[in-house]
Amino acid sequence: MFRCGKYTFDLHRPLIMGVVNVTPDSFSDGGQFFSATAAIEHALQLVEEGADILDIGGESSRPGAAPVSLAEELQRILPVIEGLNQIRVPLSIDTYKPEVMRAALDAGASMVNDIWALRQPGALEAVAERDCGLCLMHMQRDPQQMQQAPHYADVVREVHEFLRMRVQVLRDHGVAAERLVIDPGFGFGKTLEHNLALLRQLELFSDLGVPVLAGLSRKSMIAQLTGRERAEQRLAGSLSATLTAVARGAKIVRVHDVAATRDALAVWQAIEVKSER
Ligand code: YH5
Repeated sequence: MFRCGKYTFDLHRPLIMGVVNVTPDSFSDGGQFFSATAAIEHALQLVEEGADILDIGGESSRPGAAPVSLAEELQRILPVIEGLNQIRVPLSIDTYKPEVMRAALDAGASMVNDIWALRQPGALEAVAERDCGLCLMHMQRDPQQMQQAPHYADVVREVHEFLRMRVQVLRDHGVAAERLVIDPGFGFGKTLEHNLALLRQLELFSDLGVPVLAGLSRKSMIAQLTGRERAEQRLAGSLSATLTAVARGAKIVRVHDVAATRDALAVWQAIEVKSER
């Protein structure tokens, strides 16, 4: 069971979280207005394609990406959340800033997806007494430095232990297990070998008693394995990785290509029976 805000999912089939990036429109002077409009259009498209959750991000979490100011992040995401107030799926906000969490939840978001797993000062307090869903992700170091020689003695054990401790901290703050999701954080302070080890042994993470989310879509590990330079050429590789994650217990997949993922999961689900239809 996964609860976020007014939504409840029984997880009898894997859920698709569609990625909505709110990035400034460099082509026009319309600025905030046009980037919000484009993001809202994109979000509606993803719901039409079958997204179960939308993940809205105003700051790029890609390796080495420049941080965005609090004011800028709020200006990017709030018009998008407000513009989507009639949508029939939960909105997740991809942020690590407590002020953004509060403002997004007040504006109608139902979930917080935090690459820092609520380790930034004030983040736990911003969400503990709300009813939002929470995604706790593992990351080694920070987005600026994480891909500079990532190192682990035992990546699967260390990521598992980190997520176990974060779930415990949230439970100690009074957060119901039904609100939590864990994520090994593919590509966040990990080499290709680390990512492959985590995916290979993803099943081990299900013992923490909360759903596992996997974000593999278009990531550089897909590029490394296929030689596909451009992100839009990574669909087949992404589907393969995403389906593998689901076969190894992932209950939520974070993807850019919702329609294709929906089809791949429909075929997988039919083979697995699990009596849908
Ligand atoms: C995730 O895994 N990822 S943002 C680099 C790419 C392509 C895509 C080099 N937020 C996750 O999607 N939140 C991001 O090509 C996330 N889990 C959760 N929970 C990075 C991203 C990407 C990076």
